[in-house]
Amino acid sequence: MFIKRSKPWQGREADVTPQPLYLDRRRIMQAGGALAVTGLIGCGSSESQAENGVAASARTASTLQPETASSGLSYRETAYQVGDALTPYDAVSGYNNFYEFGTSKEDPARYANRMSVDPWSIDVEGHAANTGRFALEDLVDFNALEERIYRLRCVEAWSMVVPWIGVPLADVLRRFEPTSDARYVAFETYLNRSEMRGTRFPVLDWPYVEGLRMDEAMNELAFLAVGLYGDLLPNQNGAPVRLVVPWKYGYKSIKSITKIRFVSEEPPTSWNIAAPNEYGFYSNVNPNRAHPRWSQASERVIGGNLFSRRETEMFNGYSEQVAHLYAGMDLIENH
Ligand SMILES: Nc1nc2c(c(=O)[nH]1)N[C@H]1C(S)=C(S)[C@@H](COP(=O)(O)O)O[C@H]1N2
Ligand SMILES: [Mo]
Repeated sequence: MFIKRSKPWQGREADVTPQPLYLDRRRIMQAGGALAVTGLIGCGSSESQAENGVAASARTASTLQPETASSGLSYRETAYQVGDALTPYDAVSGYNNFYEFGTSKEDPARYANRMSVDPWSIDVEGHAANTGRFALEDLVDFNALEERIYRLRCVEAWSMVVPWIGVPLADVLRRFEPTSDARYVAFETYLNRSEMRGTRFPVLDWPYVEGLRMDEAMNELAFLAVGLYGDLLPNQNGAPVRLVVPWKYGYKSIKSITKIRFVSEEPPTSWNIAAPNEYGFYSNVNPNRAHPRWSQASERVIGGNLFSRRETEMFNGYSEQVAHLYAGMDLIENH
C-alpha cells in the first residue's frame, strides 16, 4: 500500500530559512556594490584570491537559481567555506558526470529527470545492530540540515565549488550501530534500466558501487547531501541523497544511494573495477601522482573563463582534517 506522507522538507512557516552567504552576496551585487563583495569572500583570501572572487561572484550573481530565495530547505550555515567563489548554479546542475544517464556532461541534465526519486528508501545491511529498509526521511533529519561549501575535484582535472545541504555521514552511520567487524562501508546507486538510458551500455559494471574505510566515513568532512544551493538536489546531481567526500576525486561521491553495507573487507568500487591501474580504492586528491594519461598538478575551474585554472592541492586542500587518516601509508602505491 502506498501511504502518502508530507515531506519534512516542505517545512512550516515557523522554519525560517537562514540567509545564506551567497544570497547576501547576490543582494550586494544587485545593489551594484562589487567592492563590498571582497569582504565576503571568506577565509584568508590573498590579494589574487580576492580579485578572483570578485570577478567570479559578479558572474555567479546573474546565474543563481531564481527560486533559491523563496522555496527551498531549512538549514544552518557552517564554517565549512572555501576561499574561491561558488561555481554558478547553471554549471553545477548542467555539467555533470552521472554515467547511468550517458557519458557526455550534458546527458544527466537532459535525462536524469526520468529517475523516480520519491518515495525513496535505503537498504542497510551487514555488520551493524540496526539493519533493514529505511525511508529517506527516517535516515536524514531534515530539521538538522546544514550547508557546507566544499571543493569538488574530478579526476578529469576540473573542479567546482558547491554549496551542499545535508548532514554529516557519521551522524547517519552511527545510528545503525556498526559492530567492530565493520571496517569498511560500501554504497550502491539505484539501478533502473528503463529510467537510466546510459545503463544500456557496459561503460561501467552497473549498479555503480563505492566504498570508504570506516574511519574515512566517520571523518567530520564526509557528508550526505540532499540539496545544493538551498534546494533539493537536482536529479542529475544525485537526488535524493548522495555522498560528498571532498578530499577524494569526485567519483567517490556516489549519487542516488539505495544501499549501505557494513563490511569487513575492502569493497569493490566501480572505477577500480573498470581500470585498476588508473583508479585505486583510496582516490585521494593528490597533485603528486599523475593519472597514467594526464597530470593532476592543476585543474580547470568550471564556470570561470575558458582558461581559468588553479593548482591542485593535496587532499584537495583538506589536509588538516584528513591527513592523519593516512599516516604511514604510501599514497602513490595506495592511490
Ligand atoms: N552513481 C554515480 N555516481 C557518481 C558518478 C556516476 O557516474 N554515477 N560520477 C561521479 C563523478 S566522476 C563525479 S566528478 C561526481 C560529479 O558530481 P556532480 O555531477 O554533482 O558535480 O559524481 C560522482 N558520482
Ligand atoms: Mo569525476
